[in-house]
Amino acid sequence: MVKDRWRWIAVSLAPVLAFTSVALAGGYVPGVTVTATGEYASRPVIHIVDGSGLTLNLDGVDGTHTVLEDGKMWLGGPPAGDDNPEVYFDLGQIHYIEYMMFWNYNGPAAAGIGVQEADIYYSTDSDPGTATWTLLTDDQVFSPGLGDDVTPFGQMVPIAVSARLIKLDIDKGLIDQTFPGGTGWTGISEVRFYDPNLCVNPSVGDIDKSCLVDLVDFAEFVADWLVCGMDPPEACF
Ligand SMILES: [Ca+2]
Ligand SMILES: [Ca+2]
Ligand SMILES: [Ca+2]
Repeated sequence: MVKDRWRWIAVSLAPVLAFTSVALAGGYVPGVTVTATGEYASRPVIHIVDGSGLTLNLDGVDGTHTVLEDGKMWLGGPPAGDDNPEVYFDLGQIHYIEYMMFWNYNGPAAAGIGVQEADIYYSTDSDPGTATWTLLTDDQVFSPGLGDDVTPFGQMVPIAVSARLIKLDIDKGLIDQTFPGGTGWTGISEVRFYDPNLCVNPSVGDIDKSCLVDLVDFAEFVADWLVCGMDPPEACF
């Protein structure tokens, strides 16, 4: 009630307070979670969304990735290798994704183990197990990793849809490896999803983190004016 009254006052003051400031918008979606149909014990799929081994350029877009595999990359399988696994990304909420930045497998055998081709699906549902999927791109081709840790090699893959879930249905790895355990293998170093509307740097006054300091924030601020939680209450004033 009190907040509603302050919001009304704030809106009434709009002509006086009609100035705003905009913080930087656009960036990679944080907190993405991921699952896959299989993973090699020391190279679980979490390592393609946790920033492991990735060093972004100063512009925060492309970057390098280590050539270390254990604890830094995902390898499909096991026990036998798998060169057509599925990978499910959950963005936590619906985002408009302009593109996916993709760093292919980058170990010493990068040119053989990486993803060669995958179908990309998306969904606005929240559970990969029951989601209704829409095919976005059939047979997306991926560039091999470089097998070095000094050259940025992110591949910008167009997405341009609003989605919560993204699925990579990998058709095949770059080459069928004769790795211990048998058949083909494939893997990925890192993946990021770019939302051009994401508020990555809200300013201190942007209470609702909308990337815009406006009357909504002002109303929240004044509604808490002189609210004090100290104990004893007399210590407040
Ligand atoms: Ca990684
Ligand atoms: Ca296909
Ligand atoms: Ca705001």
